[in-house]
Amino acid sequence: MDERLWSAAAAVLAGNDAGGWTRAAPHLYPHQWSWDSAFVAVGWAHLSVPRALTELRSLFAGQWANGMVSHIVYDPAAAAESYFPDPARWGTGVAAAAPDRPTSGICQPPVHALALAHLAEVADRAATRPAGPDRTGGARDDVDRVDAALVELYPKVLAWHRYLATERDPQGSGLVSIYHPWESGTDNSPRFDAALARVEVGDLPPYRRRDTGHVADPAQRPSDAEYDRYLWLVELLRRAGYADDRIAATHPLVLKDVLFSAILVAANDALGRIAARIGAPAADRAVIAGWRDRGRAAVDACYDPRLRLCLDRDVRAGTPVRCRTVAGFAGLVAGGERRSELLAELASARFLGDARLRWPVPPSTSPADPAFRPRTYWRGPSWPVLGWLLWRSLGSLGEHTAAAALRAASLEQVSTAGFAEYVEPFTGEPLGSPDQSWTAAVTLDWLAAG
Ligand code: 9WN
Repeated sequence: MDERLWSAAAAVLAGNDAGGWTRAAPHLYPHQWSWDSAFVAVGWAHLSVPRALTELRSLFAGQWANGMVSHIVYDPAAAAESYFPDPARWGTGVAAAAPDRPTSGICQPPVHALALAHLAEVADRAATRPAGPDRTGGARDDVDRVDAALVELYPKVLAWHRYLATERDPQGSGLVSIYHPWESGTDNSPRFDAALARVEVGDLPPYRRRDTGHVADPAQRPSDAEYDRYLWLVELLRRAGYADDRIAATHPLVLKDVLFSAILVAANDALGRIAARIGAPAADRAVIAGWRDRGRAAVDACYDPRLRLCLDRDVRAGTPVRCRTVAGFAGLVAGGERRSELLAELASARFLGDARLRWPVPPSTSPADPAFRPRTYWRGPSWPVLGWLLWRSLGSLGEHTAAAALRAASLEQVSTAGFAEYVEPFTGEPLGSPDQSWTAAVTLDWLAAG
């Protein structure tokens, strides 16, 4: 165990701890982000199980009445000029389902059940490990705390998954529709280029970006043209009252997001285990298993044999989105039947086998893709948190050699580049925000797995 790296990662979480929830990053992201929080809880679990549970409880306190977990729960105490868009821009008061606390009006990938199941595993392991009487007692208390939290959070997570399986998939296709690149969590990935290019920006109220002031070089962030479209999509969602049926009928950007859908498959698998643990009704468990199996088959059907990747579907264009990004490994996350083809593609010179990579960790966009930009956000840099998701998926699939190699390379990367938000894949230069919470959190989990 690298004690120095452990302490440094723990210090990042402590530094970003806002008391019950964790800022995604100290300056750039001073609020609670949905999928960040779930990854952060995975890290907190190794420092304090109660603190990890509080993280998820506070996120779900901002859940919408329709089950949606919004992508940002705002801290009203944060300086108004620190982040844009602010709650006023979302104007979620137009939505009957919005909670009374300030949130955004969209969501992010549902990593939460994975985090909860992980917390239960961490607590169980600690309770069975031989240790001094005090620690054993504390660990048993943690198992009780986890079980109480699972009973409390299970209906909320179930409502969240139900929202995704119904409102975001009225066709029952097994694939989740997203309305905004921010919902994917991979904002300016080339996955969205064609769909965004078709968005005609209308009468957009003026705005001032805050994000570019927090990074060394604005070119690391999305472009102004992308931001205009992001804000215009927010405007249209607000005008539609955040009503899913209206949005599905009229919104210009609707994508079946293959990675989001695959994460939902893995999350339903985890939720099924949680349901069994707490003795949830058999009918619930059958529904959850149905969502999981339907989603897994649908992700498999997104596999493209020419690119050897799973592809999103652009609903408005009626076409698959043909680009080489890390989202293409969705089939590994969902645990479907394309495992050997996807593993071969992951190892190929288009991804981990590119000899120019400083470490064999997945770049967000393949260097072989024409849209690849090594310093720009989701268009090339590697994001440790996605490495963690793939690592976890490989472990679940029993691909232990590939998982061990990815863990070792990822730990070398964070030891050198620190807890950066993302990293230039060839040089290893840290980019984006320093001290990003989820990078520190997944580092703790990698170290704990050693
Ligand atoms: C918009 C917080 C979030 C992550 C996303 C990442 C970035 C926000 C932004 O930061 O997005 O949601 O302002 O760029 O793309 O995945 O959740 O870390």
